[in-house]
Amino acid sequence: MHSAIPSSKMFYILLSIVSVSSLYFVVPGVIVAEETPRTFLTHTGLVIQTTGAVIDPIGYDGEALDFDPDKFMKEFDYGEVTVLDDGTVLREYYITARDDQIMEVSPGVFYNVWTFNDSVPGPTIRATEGDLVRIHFTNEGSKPHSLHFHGIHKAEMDGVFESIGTGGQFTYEFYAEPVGLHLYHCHVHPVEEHIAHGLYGAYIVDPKEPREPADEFVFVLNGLDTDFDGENNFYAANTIPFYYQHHPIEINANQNIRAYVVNILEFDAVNNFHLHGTLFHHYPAGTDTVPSGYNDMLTMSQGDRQILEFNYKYPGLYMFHAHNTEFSEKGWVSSFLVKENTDNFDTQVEYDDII
Ligand SMILES: [Cu+2]
Repeated sequence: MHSAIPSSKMFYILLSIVSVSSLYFVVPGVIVAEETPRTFLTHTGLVIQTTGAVIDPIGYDGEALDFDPDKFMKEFDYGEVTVLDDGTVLREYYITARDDQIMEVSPGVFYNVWTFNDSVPGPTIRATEGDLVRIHFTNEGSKPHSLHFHGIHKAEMDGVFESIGTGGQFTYEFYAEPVGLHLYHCHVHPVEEHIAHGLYGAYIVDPKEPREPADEFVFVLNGLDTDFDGENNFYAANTIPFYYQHHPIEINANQNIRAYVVNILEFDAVNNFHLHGTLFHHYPAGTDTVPSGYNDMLTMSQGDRQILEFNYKYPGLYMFHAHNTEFSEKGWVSSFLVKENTDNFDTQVEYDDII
């Protein structure tokens, strides 16, 4: 049945629509849900204002950091090398802690990051088994911090009971052992807060006889509690949510890939890693030469790390991500773009040949 609207009634309907719509331009407050800045006192004591759902740096004049996940994942700090009289290789590193910077971790979302060398994660420290590692640590932050390295070392080099105050310095020294993938982080209480804000990094000890050639990457699995409620709002591999989904990592088919994966996620008991399109051999903490399994899934608690070795048989775009759906949908989702292997044939390795 046809129901015609009288033209006079239609006129009033249109007039109403135009009138209400114009309110958006005349009185935008009618439409915008919230525009009044509100003040938050974070659990670190930092005063931050917000106009709505995201924390933004209104009135905050700290330094804004840029972070490049593409650069980070392939950047290793081998230190300054000196060979001592007894033949020992001394590697000296310089790490400075700060806690006053901000980073735009997602479009429009700014977060007060605490940094080692202006980066979250901090630099990936790399040495060879038996090297003497000397780390010159400086705290330029407003709070006490420290460096706690995983691995074998003396108690006084553990970085737990001795906090380094503002402006303080400390030199950590130990031999690089054992072979493997380890980590370091600030160990000042509340440790949860110091880790959640970004004071951590990966630490690789290479065997004296190098591992097989491979295209290598570092993935530090972390999260961001941007509203300070003790739960993560974002998850990521290397800090920036969704980064490697929007910037797929290019690798070659039939080439050995080695991923150093460290889980430092705060607030959630476990994290995981799922690889599409192929399976990996994995080495817990990288301390053994024999892989513990051949899988496409790993579950890791905080502080766990794994070295993964894999290759792709077929070119194409493949995801890797947390199989925990909440984590992947909040940013911990990445991808490899596998290309036909037209070069690098010298580094082609079949797994049966290397294990
Ligand atoms: Cu700290």
